[in-house]
Amino acid sequence: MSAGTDLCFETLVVTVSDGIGVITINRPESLNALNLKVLQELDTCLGRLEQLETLSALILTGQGEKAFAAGADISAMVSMSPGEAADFSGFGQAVFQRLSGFPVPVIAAVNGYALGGGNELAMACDIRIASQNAKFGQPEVGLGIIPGFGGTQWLPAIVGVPRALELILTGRVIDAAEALSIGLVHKVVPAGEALRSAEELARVIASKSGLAVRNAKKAIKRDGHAPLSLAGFALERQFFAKCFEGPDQAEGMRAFLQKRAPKFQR
Ligand code: CO8
Repeated sequence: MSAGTDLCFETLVVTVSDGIGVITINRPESLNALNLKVLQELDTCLGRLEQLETLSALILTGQGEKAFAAGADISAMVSMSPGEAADFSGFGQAVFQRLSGFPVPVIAAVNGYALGGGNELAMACDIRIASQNAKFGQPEVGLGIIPGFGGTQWLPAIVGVPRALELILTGRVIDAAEALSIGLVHKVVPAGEALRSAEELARVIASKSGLAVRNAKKAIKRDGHAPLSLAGFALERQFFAKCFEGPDQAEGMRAFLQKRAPKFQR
């Protein structure tokens, strides 16, 4: 299959060549922020690629040199009710779990900012390759919310509870070298080289037995999001929605959109 009409999307560019799929999030004007349309299209796209028996590996990246994805779309979240926030969070979690359980290895080529939902998206992939200019973080507490696409579950599983706590509770953004040192990414490559390096790795995987690779991933992920539990995701969703009950979420997100510092309640 090549990138035919069934792989045409508004917010994604999708190619499949020699058994390697590449999904590029294509909203560079908002640093590839994840709105509902992106998540819906990603879900549909994964559903179609799952059917492709000749697929050996999948790569996920962002359009442009600046961002992989700078998070969930803040302008789409600013006026959400707690119920809408819970639904959006639940849908994002489900799409990222689908990615985690995708039948072939998924490599994130992190070419710039991977913040909030962008970092969660990268963490749902199996392997992360970062360009030197990439930046990682869960800055949600500065917006009056908590991570809502699984970050409270993925991050401790990948870097350990103490480091995850420090990063999530401060919202600190780290560079690629630090991300490598704490095991958040597998490899750092020169700026502009993340996709090429991911393709090289995908070709190594594609040269192995496809059946063996698929079965190895199934054994590790148990067809899903192991070792994470669905109860943890549900808890995150619940606390994420709670943040939309108080004034800090609206203030934090308005402040970002108005390019000023937030004034949170004390
Ligand atoms: N959402 C919407 N728009 C965004 C986002 C975003 N996350 N990030 C950047 N943009 C837009 C900016 O508003 C700006 O638009 P405009 O040109 O119209 O003003 C454009 O992209 C370029 O951004 P900047 O001018 O800010 O570029 P800078 O180089 O000055 O800064 C940063 C780059 C540091 C990446 C900065 O844009 C930034 O801090 N972005 C927000 C990062 C962030 O806080 N991400 C977390 C979002 S919350 C989240 O992801 C929660 C996940 C769970 C959600 C659950 C759903 C309910």
